[in-house]
Amino acid sequence: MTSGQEPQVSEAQIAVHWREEEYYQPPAAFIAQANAADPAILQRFSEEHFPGCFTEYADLLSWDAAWHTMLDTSNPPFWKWFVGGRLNACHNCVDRHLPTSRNKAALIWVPEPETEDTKAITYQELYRRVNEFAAMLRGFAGLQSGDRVTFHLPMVPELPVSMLACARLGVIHSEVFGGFSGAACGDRIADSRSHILVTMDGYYRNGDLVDHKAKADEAVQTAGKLGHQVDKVLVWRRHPGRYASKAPMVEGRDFFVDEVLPDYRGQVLAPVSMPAEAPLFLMYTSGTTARPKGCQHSTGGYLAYVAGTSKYYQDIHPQDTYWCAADIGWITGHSYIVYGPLALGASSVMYEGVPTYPDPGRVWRIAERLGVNIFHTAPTTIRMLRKLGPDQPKRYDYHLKHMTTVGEPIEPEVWRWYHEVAGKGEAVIVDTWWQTENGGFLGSTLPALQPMKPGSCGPGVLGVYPVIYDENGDVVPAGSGRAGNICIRNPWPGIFQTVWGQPDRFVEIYYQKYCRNKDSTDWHDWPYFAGDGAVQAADGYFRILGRVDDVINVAGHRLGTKELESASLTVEEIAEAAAVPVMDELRGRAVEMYVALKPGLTPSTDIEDKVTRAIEHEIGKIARPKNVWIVSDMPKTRSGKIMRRVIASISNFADVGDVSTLANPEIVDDIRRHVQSEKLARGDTPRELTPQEADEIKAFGHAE
Ligand code: 6R9
Repeated sequence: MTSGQEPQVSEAQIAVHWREEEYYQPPAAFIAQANAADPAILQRFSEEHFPGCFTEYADLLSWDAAWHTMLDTSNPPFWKWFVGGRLNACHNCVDRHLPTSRNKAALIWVPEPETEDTKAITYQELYRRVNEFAAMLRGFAGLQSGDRVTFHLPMVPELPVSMLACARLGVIHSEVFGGFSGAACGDRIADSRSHILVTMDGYYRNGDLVDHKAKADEAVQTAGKLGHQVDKVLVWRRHPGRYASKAPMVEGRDFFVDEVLPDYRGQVLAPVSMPAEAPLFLMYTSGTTARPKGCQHSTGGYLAYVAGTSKYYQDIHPQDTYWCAADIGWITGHSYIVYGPLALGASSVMYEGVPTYPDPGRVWRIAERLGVNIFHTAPTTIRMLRKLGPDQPKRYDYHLKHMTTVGEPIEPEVWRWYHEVAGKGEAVIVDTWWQTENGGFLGSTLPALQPMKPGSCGPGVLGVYPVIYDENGDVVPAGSGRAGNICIRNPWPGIFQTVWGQPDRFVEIYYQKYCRNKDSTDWHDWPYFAGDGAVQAADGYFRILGRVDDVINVAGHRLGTKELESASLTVEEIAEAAAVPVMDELRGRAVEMYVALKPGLTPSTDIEDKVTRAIEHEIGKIARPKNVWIVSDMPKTRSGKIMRRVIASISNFADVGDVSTLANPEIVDDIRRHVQSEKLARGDTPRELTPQEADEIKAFGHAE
């Protein structure tokens, strides 16, 4: 496919490639028990009832003081929800359930080693643990409401305990995904100006007890280089009393939580009544520049939103066993393992390890053992389970009523396996499209009321009104078959409040593009730009095509090309670096790095390894590139910009399109010969791209 003079993918091209999928209807048994089974709910949340419709979500919570203003738009686009209202998130997720559900499991934790028993933590026990740790955070670490604290914790119950302890005090937590490197954690500590780091000595992953505390030392060091001091490192131990790390404890800085906590045994602290608009937590994510963005989420709006969407979209009832297999280090885990389900008083399952450890039946064994009936995961895991254990589900006696997919577009083929094999044809599937910035779902189907369509997330969720705009800001109509930028026309309670410490970036990245009048205090003038390409079918369902900025979605993790490139540039031999996506059967996309060396240096596998190690060090193993290609020069425009779409095409064995306008067109053939012959030699034989994937590659890097 040659695109002639036009290097970017045209919207009409995508349209031609579009094949409509058929609907799947929810089973009658599901409809009969669903939380949202009466279509009147769609009417209640229609645009003429906005924003008042969200009273229904807020009423799921217990408020200390009622709000006087539902939505304050006076300082756009810094929307304020439930202004004047006061509440405490921990009280809502723990204390208020005690009278009715003291002995009910709040968390059911499954350790990775099958030799260790599952642990159920009741609401009463959670209440005790949270209070004691909150007392320690206040008494020993000196934290007060409004302070930030960084966690670098794996999937252990100590993570929700730590989150809720902060929420109790009005302290803003910032959890960094456990798989991120110490350096990445240090950046985020410095950015949020946290003086306390909470970590763990080790955790199980793929059968190994990983040394995690070592990363804390690096994090503190990195923060120090950025001029920020960490005063205390609080170290939970995976096995209290037994230290799993080789990293020494630093005198006066590092403390084992299990040694300090006994001083706070039995202490109970009153939950601090917080304004609805007080920040609850920060969650860092990637974008077009190297500096990660700390998305600041509110207390009242966020909690109301995740409670409401957990009730209606996850369809959680008190008697359900709900398992979201995401990591709490990502927004999905915050909203749909911890805050949403616990606000509803549900039982939330969390699993420590790898879904295919020690074999691809593990997930289904857990489902069978615990009687899981709601299951929530990402396409990358579904692809992996499908590849490694396609017949495993039928060996286990479990029955799901509801399944979720989140994080990446799901291929209709993979969707069908999820539905027919994993779900045994008995469950509804909700494909939930949203982002770290959004707090909760934006596009999905209400499972009893709207049929499923493989590969499409569905229409906007209750009270959220999406639209697709073209580059000129004109609406791309539903059913036109054309793609464009998906935006949300209105504010909603779960939307983040700002980028921590960078309010200008908040406005610039998410609102500037389609703002109609920057002096207007009418929300209609401020559509939210999501940064995803999408197509809307005639039935109103959206199909998300992927990021339109320079972000590569690897197994549901957002990696910014700039972050990957600046990590590569920490290797002293490297002069220039460019990151591009390659199609990957399991992870959706993988990263390939192209690097050019400083003059006079000779390429070597040693330098390639250094680049890989630098990326693992700066970001984490999840970002490890599939290949590092040393090239003599990068293909560049006459103004000197690296043409990422050209090298992305080479990596994917796709047509490079028109390169005649490059400053150095002759380099393209050299790179192609080198990279493609090497790939073939390594057995990295490509499959043909689907037309949509080809379009994605052609559009890559166009955000610059
Ligand atoms: C919740 C979460 C956000 C990006 C988003 C989009 C992609 C998420 C999706 C999906 C297609 C879905 N994405 N859900 N694409 N279908 N159901 O994943 O947040 O980590 O910030 O990623 O992920 O590209 O913009 P986050």
